[in-house]
Amino acid sequence: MTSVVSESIDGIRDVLSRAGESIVIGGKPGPSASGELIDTHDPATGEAIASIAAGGAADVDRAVSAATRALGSWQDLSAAARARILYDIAALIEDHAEELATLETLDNGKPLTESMFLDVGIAAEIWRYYAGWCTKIGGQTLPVSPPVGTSFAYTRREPLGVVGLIVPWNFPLLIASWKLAPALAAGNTVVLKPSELTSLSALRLVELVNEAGIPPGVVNLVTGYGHEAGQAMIEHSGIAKISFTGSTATGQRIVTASAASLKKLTLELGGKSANIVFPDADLAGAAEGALTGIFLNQGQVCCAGSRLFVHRSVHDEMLAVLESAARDIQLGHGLADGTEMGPLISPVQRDRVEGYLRSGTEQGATLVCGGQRPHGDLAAGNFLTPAVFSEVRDDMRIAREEIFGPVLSVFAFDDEAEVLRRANDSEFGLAAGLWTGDVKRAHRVAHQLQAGTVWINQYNMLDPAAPFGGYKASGYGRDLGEESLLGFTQTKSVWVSLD
Ligand code: TXE
Repeated sequence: MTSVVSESIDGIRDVLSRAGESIVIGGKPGPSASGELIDTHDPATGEAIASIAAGGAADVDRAVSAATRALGSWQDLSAAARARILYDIAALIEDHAEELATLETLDNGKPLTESMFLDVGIAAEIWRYYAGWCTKIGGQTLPVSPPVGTSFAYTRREPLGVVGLIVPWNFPLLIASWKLAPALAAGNTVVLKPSELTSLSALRLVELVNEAGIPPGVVNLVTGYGHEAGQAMIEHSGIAKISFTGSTATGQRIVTASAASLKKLTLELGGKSANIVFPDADLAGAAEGALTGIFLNQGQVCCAGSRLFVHRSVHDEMLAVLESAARDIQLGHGLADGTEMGPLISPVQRDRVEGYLRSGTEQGATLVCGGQRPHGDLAAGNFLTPAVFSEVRDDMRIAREEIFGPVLSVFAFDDEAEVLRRANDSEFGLAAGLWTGDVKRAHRVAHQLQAGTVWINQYNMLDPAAPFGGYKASGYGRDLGEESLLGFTQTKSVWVSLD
């Protein structure tokens, strides 16, 4: 291991040593009821870096009880007092940015600069954005129609109660923040379950949330496996809503399991996003956007632009640029200087991606570059070199299924109507991108793409104010923006007699 990596680990050794007590209930950390642990690994080396508590049904039950008891202490605070705590959490995240980013990179593998500026940087802004909302959640006065002067009605936006937040491993701190902050701003209390693969930044975040002075029990953390801790949450009758980000298969399981207690759900699931380059686009900008669109976070991004449609007149030129840029991407440990792309999250995920690489070639696509396990220093990690396929048909598995890895499929198209039809021919509808110099075409196409987010002449832009979520099998409900906040409330109509 390089010295930069071991020095960084020294800086966070304390957090790693507390990982076995990662069940935080009523403000107090502790082990799981079963005493079982889960090893968490550095995906760049395969080494175990810490062991987290493997929570189960008993821990979830205790967490829900603590969250239920804490409802009063949170909702009795004035909106301004709640806002101040959320602002303080944002400031604490920034004060601990380096520590949080190092934890994230070590646990997830992504390059440190990405962890710093994207994960930690945007997470702090999200807390600040929702802190501002605490004092702005209002209702409406309603134009009801009984005889004038006899009745008056208005609405109140009230919290749901205890909400369960289930978070994946690709942006652990960021997604935990974008679910926690609006849930808390709306007055709910929370049970948070991070992925069993990446729980360390959530543990540190919950410590900082408690340090900011949130009443004990408002935010509870249960680490553990999905089929144990996660399943216990979706079956628990004391949880009013589940907000989930993860695979479509687990999302479907959540819909079924939560039916008995009629939980409200927000589901942000998989994607197979189309990114379209028209011939009048700034091709250099489009190529750069296509590369970050697919290779950011090793391609483990739900809105990754994994299907790149390029107009036939510029297809070969674009493919050559993409191939050369992909070959130049520097793989390495996320903590090492110069690393542009890290490893995949786990050996299982790498196997899954390699399965897609094989299927692409077997079904007749051309692997232009990448898709190899590197040798030497990186051989022990879950690395794969960035891959580009051409000659891909729309009916191939690599064109239809979410790969969730650094694999780009490039398609040629001839006209706008054709590319719109092909872009929309997907069970998913999370995001899409388009590149053109024609403003009319830009909006015309954006309006017809079946996706929850469309980027014009950019890709992967994210902001606390912009709702994020999917059409079709990419889920329902929205994270971020006012819409996420409202999703953590329920509306009450209040009627008043004036007679
Ligand atoms: O996801 P899971 P996995 C996609 C991506 C990836 C595939 C599998 O295609 O290759 O999913 O990844 C918790 N009840 N995405 O297996 O299982 C689990 O512990 C309750 C896209 O890791 O969906 C974790 O906290 N919870 C995605 C979370 O669900 C359960 C991001 C996500 O894990 C559970 C991640 C259960 N029965 C993967 N089973 C995106 N939309 O960004 C698991 N979990």
